[in-house]
Amino acid sequence: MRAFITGITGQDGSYLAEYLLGLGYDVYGIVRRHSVAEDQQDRIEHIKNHLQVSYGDLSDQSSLERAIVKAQPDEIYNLAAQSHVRVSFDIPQYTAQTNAIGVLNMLDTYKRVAPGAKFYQASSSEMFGLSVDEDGYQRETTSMNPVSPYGCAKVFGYNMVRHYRRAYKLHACNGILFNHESPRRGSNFVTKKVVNAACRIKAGKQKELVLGNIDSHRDWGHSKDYVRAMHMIINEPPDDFVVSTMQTHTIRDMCDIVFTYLGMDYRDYVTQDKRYMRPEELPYLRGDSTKIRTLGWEPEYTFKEMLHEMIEHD
Ligand code: NAP
Ligand code: F7E
Repeated sequence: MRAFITGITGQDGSYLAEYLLGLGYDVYGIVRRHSVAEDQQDRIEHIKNHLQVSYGDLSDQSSLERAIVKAQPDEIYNLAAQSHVRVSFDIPQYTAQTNAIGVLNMLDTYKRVAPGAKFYQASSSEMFGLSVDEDGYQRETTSMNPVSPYGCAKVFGYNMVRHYRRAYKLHACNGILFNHESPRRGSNFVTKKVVNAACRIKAGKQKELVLGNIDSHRDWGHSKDYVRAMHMIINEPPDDFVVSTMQTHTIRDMCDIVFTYLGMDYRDYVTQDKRYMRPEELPYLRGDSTKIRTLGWEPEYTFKEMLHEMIEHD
C-alpha cells in the first residue's frame, strides 16, 4: 500500500507517517521550501530515510500533480494547513488560500490523476464555531457557525470534499477532529505553551506565563490516537466522522493539572493579556464521537496522561 501525506512535517503528519510505516506502507509526502532547511524536518528526522519526500505546496497545483503522479497512492491524506486559529485573523487571505483553495487544488488533482485512490481531509471542530446541540455536544449533524478565518476556510474544504464525493463518486472523507496535542505540538498552541512555560518556571528560567482567554473549553485528545482514527476513517465507506474524547476542560483546568504535577500553583504565575485574545472566540467545544466509536475506535490516552507525557518530554 502507498500513502501520500501533505503536512508530513507537522504534528499529525509525522505521527501518521510513523503509523503507516509500521503497517508496512510506502509513505510519500511533500515539504515546503524553508530558508533554514535544517530545522524543517525535525519531527520526521528519525524516519526520514524511510520516506519519499519532494518539494510541494498546496498553492502550487503543478507541484501537487507531480508529487501525486510520482507516488501513485492508494490513500491520500490532506493534512497541510495554516493551522493556527489566532494567526488566521492576522493572515486571513493566506489562510483561505491554503485551507480552502488548497483543498480544492488537492481534490482537483486527485480527481484527474489518482481517482482510484481514497482521500482524507483534515477537517476541524473549529468549523462548529458557536453551534452546540442542546445536550452540550457537537456531532456530525451539528450546524456549522465558524468564528475565525481558519474555521470559515475549513468549512469550504469540508463542503468541497462532500461535493466531490457526491458529484464524481470519489472515495473522499472528512475527519472532523477536535483539538489534539502531543510532545510534537507547535510551541504557540496553548497546551504546549503552558507545559513549556511551567517547566521553565520550575527550572528557574522564566518568571510568569502570559495567556489570553483561560475560560474557554476544549476537548483535548492525543495526536497518536487521532492518526489511528484517520486511517480507520479512510478505510470505511466514504463519510464524515467526528473524532473526540467526549470530555471538555477549561484552559484554567489544564494549567492546574500541569502546574500541580510540577508542585506549583498556576495562580502564582499565570496572567492574562489582550494580545493573546481573539477578535472572536470559540468558547466551548465537546465532541460526540459515538459514530466512529461504533467502528471500534477509542482513545488510549486520558487528558492527564497526555499532559504528563508532554511535561516529561519538555
Ligand atoms: P501543524 O503541526 O501546524 O502542521 C501543518 C503542516 O502543514 C506542516 O507540515 C506545514 O508545513 C504544512 N503546510 C502548511 N501550509 C502548507 C502549504 N501551503 N503547502 C504545503 N504544506 C503546508 O498542524 P497539525 O496539528 O499537525 O494539524 C494537521 C491538520 O489537521 C491541519 O490541517 C489542521 O488544520 C488540522 N486539524 C488539527 C487539529 C489539532 O488539534 N491539531 C484539529 C483539527 C484539525 P511546514 O512545516 O512547512 O510549516
Ligand atoms: O487555543 C485559548 C484560545 O491555539 C485553544 C488548532 O489545532 O484546535 C486548535 O485550535 C484555546 C483557545 O487551539 C492562549 O483562545 C488562551 O480558546 O491551542 P489553541 P485552537 O484555537 O482551539 C482546532 C480544533 C484546530 O483545528 C486548530 O488547527 O486556548 N488560549 N491563551 C490561548 N491559545 C493560544 N494559542 N495561546 C495563548 O496564549
